[in-house]
Amino acid sequence: MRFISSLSKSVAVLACVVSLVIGSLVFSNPAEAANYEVTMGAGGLQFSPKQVNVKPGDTVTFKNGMLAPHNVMFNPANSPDSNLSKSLSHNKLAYKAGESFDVNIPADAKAGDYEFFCTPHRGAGMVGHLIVK
Ligand SMILES: [Cu+2]
Repeated sequence: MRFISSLSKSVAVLACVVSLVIGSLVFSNPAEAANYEVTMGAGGLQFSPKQVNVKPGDTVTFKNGMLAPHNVMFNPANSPDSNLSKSLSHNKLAYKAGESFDVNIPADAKAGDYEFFCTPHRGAGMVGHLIVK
């Protein structure tokens, strides 16, 4: 009887440990990627928001608001990684209302402030900042 009781106790302890390990694997995922949306031409010729804070692995969706066409060009001269600025750029203009494209931040992206602008509206102040943390 005592043997059975101690055996069931160790089985219970083991089950408890196993469920804790599984639970921590399932629920603690700090590297989960996030998606942010930036509207191009919301309330004028501007990006909204003008600054996006991201982590490597995140995605930013740029979506047409008003006064299209818009694009997103990263300024290699004003970024911590000029090659990454070039590869993140979306030169093709979006013309249709609601049209959107994604910019994926690579897992090895260097931290810092990446400036971007819209080619047709750069002179009007359509400039933004992507901050990689
Ligand atoms: Cu624009």
